Amino acid sequence: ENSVSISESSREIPPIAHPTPEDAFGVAANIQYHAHYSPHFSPSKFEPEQAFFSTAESVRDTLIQRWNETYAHFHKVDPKQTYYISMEYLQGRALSNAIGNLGLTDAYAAALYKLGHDLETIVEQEKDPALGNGGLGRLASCFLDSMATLNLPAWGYGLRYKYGLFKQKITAKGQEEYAEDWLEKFSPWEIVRHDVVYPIRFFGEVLVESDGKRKWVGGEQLQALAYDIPIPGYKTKNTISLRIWEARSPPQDFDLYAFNAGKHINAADLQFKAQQICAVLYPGDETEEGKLLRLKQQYLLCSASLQDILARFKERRSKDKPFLWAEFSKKVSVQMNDTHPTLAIPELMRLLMDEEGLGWDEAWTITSSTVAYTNHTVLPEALEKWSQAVMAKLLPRHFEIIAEIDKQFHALVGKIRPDLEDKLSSLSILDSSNPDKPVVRMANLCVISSHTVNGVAELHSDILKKELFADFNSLWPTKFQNKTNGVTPRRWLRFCSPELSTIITKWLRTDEWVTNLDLLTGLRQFADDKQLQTEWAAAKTANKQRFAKYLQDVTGIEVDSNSLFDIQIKRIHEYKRQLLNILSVIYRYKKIKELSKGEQMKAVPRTVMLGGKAFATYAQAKRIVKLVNDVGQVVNNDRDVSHLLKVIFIPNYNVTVAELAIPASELSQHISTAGMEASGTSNMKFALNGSLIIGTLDGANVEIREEIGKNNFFLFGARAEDVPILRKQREEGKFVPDPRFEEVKDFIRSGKFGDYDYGPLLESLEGNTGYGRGDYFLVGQDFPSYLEAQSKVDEAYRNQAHWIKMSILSTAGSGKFSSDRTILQYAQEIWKIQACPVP
Ligand code: GPQ
Repeated sequence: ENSVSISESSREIPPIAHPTPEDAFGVAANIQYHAHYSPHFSPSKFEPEQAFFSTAESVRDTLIQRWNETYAHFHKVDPKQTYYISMEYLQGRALSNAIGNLGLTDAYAAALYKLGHDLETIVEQEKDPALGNGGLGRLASCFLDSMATLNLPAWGYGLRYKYGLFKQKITAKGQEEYAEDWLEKFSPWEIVRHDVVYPIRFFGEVLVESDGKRKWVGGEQLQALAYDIPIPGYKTKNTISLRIWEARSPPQDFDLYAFNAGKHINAADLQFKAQQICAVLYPGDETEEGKLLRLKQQYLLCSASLQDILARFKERRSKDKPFLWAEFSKKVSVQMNDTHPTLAIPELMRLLMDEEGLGWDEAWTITSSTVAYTNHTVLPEALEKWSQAVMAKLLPRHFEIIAEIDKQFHALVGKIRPDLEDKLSSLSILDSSNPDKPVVRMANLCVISSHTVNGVAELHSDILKKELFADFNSLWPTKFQNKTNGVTPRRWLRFCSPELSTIITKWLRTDEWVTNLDLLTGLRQFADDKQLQTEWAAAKTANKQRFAKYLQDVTGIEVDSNSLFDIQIKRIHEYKRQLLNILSVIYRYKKIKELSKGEQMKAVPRTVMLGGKAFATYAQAKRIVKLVNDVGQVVNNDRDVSHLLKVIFIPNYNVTVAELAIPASELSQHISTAGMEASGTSNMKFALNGSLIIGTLDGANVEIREEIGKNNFFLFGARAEDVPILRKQREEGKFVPDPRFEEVKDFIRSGKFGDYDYGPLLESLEGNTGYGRGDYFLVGQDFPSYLEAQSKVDEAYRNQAHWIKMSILSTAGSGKFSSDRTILQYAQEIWKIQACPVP
């Protein structure tokens, strides 16, 4: 039966019987097999690191099998598919997640035990592939987990950066950045596809042929090579792919003649240029890096992905299924994660017209019914704009297409909405108002070309419709939607807090909540139950102790696990207001010092933890990091206070650190200036883990508060609609600062926290006008209400039973914030795709 006869049709790999991974014996044998026959180290070694690679490879066997079955099935059924294009992913560790999703955690733990290792240590060997900056990248990774789990026919596309997000070290100078090469010892998860290679062109020129057809020729010609990272769904066979592209020079392009003539650098010129493209992840965290290289990256991602999408579309239409291009958008949906992959639009137009021979109108109908755009920010500095000159030089054909889209848009407005003609200067794609620096507005290109535009939380989507894209909304009111973000309950509760998960499953009498998070509401009826409260508190304490141990290991600081664990972790940004947090900590410190011994007895001990990376050249953010560390130095070493207050900067915050910190948190801070945080997603993870939120009415906080009940949320601060008024009042000199705010600033100025120059940081809170000046982020404005909310936190924490009840209600009300819900809404309301489970 298994014998293979040599014939044309047998040139496929014959199937093999896999050892059943469900039994620990089979798993152990498989790990041993890889230790022997997939060597990456000297054969005598089987230390945790070697064991990790062998274990990962053994898991990969299962993933590859499922991956193949999934795509064979998709190929057969030929459903409409979604392609999620993102410049960033923050996958976190894959081993624990994969065996968790496969239901093999126990089998692997037992197998490793047989081999003399423990699973936890092995899991900790894995490096975080940090191919993203912050929330946007992590959202993309949560989405992949949900797409796989919901059996959706979907792919993720990204780039294979060599150096991901930098490693942060804290020294006496503050934050220092170090390169993080996640591929140093190769990644066991990627599968290189030597047969999936596409040509990529830069520069060159556009020729007009006799029939008017245009052809892009010359310039630099590189290739994009595919690597697939399998993404297993939870309790399903479906395993989808994150396909990441690497740039390389065409193999024949190594100039042997130049090499032999001793010109080694010339010989490898194109190879070097290609390597540059995928060398680093650009800091896209809401800052704009006007780098040619970043535009090259964006184009490589879009071009390779679309060529791949078109190839698959054609491949699935064989002789018996003749294909019509008009069917394309019934089979393909492309989601652009913010404006970074906007070049997908002109690239799809180019491929359809120049490569496939379609006319403009047909290509436009197909493109505009295929692509959709998600906006993730309203911060003006993060709305991408590219120099027209740079774009025209690097991508001459695309620039032509973009200009034509703009021209046709102007004509359309003239025809159907002449009343909007005087708004065209702000609506158009090409903005030449500054003759020295004409730019392409990527967001406008996205809105004009997409069939759907969505924001990421209700408040944010409202701001898009009423402010940022108000005129577009009046032109195309049905184009705009909201898709409130979500997080995967697998990584962010089931796996990162097994203790709490076990309790939830016990009280709900089912573990179905892992894929149907709304079931968590079932906990509400037990919120007053003393037994549940006791178990809940014990699980939180265990998580606190685990994190305290981690903190002691990385910072050397001893943390009291009985203190209130108060955590703010996210990128350091002025609008996120870590400064507000630390100023209030300074105030707390001063007040504790003024207390009598008797009064001190009644105070609530707190450990305030902040973590996050500051973009390397964002000076103000780095000053904030420095201040937090300096305050920690003073407070933690002040024996009068340190039993009541500790301040810890959590170094090198990443997905893995988040998985430890979030389950341990009792209070978490989401305190951005209202209207500025599009959604936030860590707020959802904290609430899900029973951490209470102190926060403003911003982003998804608004919806979280609605779901978990306003009594379980510590609200403070100005509302989004009042922010412009308050800024104006400030400009007019009408703002009267709270004396406590002045007191804290004076205390910093006194040199209490060292001789570092905090002048520029404090000055940002003074003066009258401008972005980043004149207290643009309203720290002084919100300071008094923030202090009051903090007092309410202390008050509430004194009543532990009630606090635990609120914690339970927080988890119970978090069901809405599952990325399964979000993805299902995208699937139904934007992508129009259906589940395609592998039988
Ligand atoms: N976000 Cl535009 C990023 O992390 N990076 C970016 O470049 C942009 C947005 C965040 C945004 O600030 C958060 O409020 C969102 O929760 C997150 O995207 C996901 O939507």
